[in-house]
Amino acid sequence: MKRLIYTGLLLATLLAALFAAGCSDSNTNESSTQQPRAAEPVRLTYANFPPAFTVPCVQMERWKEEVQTRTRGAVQVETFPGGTLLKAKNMLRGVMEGQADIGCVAMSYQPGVFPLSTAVEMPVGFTSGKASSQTLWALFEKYRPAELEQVKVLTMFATPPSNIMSRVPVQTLEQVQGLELRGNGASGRFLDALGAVTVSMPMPEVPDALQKNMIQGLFTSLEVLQDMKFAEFCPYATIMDGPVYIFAVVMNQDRWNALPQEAKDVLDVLAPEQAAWTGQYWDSHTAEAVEWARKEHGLQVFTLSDQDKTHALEQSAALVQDWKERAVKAGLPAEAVLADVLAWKQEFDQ
Ligand code: DTR
Repeated sequence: MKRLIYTGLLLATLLAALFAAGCSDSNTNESSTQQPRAAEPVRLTYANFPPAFTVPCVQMERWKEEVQTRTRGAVQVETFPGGTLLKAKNMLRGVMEGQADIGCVAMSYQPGVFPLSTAVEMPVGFTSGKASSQTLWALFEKYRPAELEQVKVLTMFATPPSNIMSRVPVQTLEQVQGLELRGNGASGRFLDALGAVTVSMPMPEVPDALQKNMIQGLFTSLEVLQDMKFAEFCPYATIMDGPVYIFAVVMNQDRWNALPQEAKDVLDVLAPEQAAWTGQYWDSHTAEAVEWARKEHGLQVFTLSDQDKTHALEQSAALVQDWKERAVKAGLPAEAVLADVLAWKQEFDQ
């Protein structure tokens, strides 16, 4: 009987030992068949200044989705609209100092900083955001200007032409005289040349200025009638096909240098595509916004006569001369740059 118990115990011990060895083998097998651990994704912060529903932020979200899809998650982007990470005026400095990895720079908010890029803001008669955006990107690619050499430029884009939105009807150049309108950069100087009284401020400050009657309207692309709800204050619009506003999306150079090469390749391929996409989106969204404002707020749209449009270009010719002088002072081939802008406008504004 005792012998039987001993044999049973020995057998049980042997079985337990075999089972334990089998488990460790399967663990070994598991460990030898486990996929190598995927590298941690690169996480980038992207700062933007206007509210989330405006075009500069809509394009930011599109860029984020494209980057995360095309890098298969190797690059993750966290977006900060509405000035929650960096405000408009310290966007470029903030990215250079690493407060944000990426930032959307409204170049007209920093007068004198971008002598080459502002060639696209000249009153040359762009009729679309597609053409102005593709021209701006082509200009950057050709000249790689010193004004942007301290950052990595991820894309650039520009608005459709600036037009007047106002509390009062403006049907002629005569009615622009003395009108207090918000306008920045070259668009602001264009208004001044026409006799308006221009007030300059970043877009996020415009709603308050309109509500407090500090301005009688503004001069920019018309999609803000809907996106910034300016149709509630401005029942009139005047088509002038004025200058455009330009933007650059820039990345901290050290953060760019640290990216894996395959991620850099994805972002470089995306750059011109994002410029064209944003310009086209801006055009289509502006048309929708004008229709919405007509339907929901009874917007009345006037168009400046061809004679007045010609007068406006004559009265603003000094802007181009002023840009040329500043460009030459910055060591740029001013005439060649302007000739390029006009040629690309012709090519892209089909
Ligand atoms: N008005 C110019 C450019 C611009 C046009 N639409 C938007 C929307 C959000 C920010 C800027 C703009 C400007 O103030 O920069």
